[in-house]
Amino acid sequence: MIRILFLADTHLGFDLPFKPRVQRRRRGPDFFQMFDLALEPAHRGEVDAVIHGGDILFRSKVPPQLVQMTFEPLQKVADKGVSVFVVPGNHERSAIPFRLWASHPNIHIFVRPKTFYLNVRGIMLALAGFPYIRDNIQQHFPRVLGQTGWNQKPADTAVLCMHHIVEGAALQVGSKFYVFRKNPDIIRAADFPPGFAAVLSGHIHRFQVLTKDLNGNPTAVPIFYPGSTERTSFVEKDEAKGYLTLEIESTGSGSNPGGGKIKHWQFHELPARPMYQLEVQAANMTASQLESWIKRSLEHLPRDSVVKIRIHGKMSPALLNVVSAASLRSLAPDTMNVTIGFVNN
Ligand SMILES: [Mn+2]
Repeated sequence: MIRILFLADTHLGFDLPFKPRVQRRRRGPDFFQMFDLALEPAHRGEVDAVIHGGDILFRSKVPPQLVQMTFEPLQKVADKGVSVFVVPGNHERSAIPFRLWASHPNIHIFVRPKTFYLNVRGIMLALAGFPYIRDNIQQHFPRVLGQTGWNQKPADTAVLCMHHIVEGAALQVGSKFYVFRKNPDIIRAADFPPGFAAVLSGHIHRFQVLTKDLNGNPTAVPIFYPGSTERTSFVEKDEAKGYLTLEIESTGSGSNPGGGKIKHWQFHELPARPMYQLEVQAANMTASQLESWIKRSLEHLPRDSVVKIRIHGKMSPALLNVVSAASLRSLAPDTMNVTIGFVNN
């Protein structure tokens, strides 16, 4: 039995200015807190490997201090003897000094398509993976998969680690359910060969497990998305945030990969900040009416909420003044993050 902790899309560095001009609550520390919480099972010795499915960082150009802050939690896990595997996502590429990180004997990075082998209590796990590919993954996937060499050496079981959309994956935007279909950016479900116990992928921020293709037929391999560990946009306001643990059972006999299946998996929810989107028709309000509406509305929300107020209608200078950043800070509890969106109609 091999135990894996799989997390992705931590987006560290989000809202974390190192020289802030204004003192207010930032969301940056929340992202680091969720990262630390997600790694706790590894610190407790409950898993054999940690896999990060990409987008560790929130963008590709970041200060060295942030890279160091990001590395430390992974290093602590690796220092305890837990192997760490990282898929470079669309937000890293050149940002991370991968060679420096990979100099740690227990940290392994898929800087190019390749396969790492991990012997866990006598069971050989092949971890194949490749970094995010910008251009037409639909066309390139079969070749890139071959380049990993995933089936070149004997192993008892194998997983594929990546940072891409697979057809059939879905997002819920408002009341609408959006399903990813055929597109150059999307991997065809039929292109996954049997032989993997699981595909572990980052990129989609909504937790989901795909076991069926677009026609409703079972996929050769279950595809796991843990989703992001904190909410990065209001599209994610109703999504549970967390990470996955998976137990892989070897059923093979040490020949080419082909044995092994997921015996058990679990989604662990993290205490991500609650998010609310409020709507207000402000055109016929006075400044003081809008001010008290905002105050009253925020009073009813959890004090640590992340809030977006969408304002409909034409705004007079007096109304605009009420929703200035400084004014909002005086109206909202300082534990909240409040932003404004203007809806032109
Ligand atoms: Mn992401």
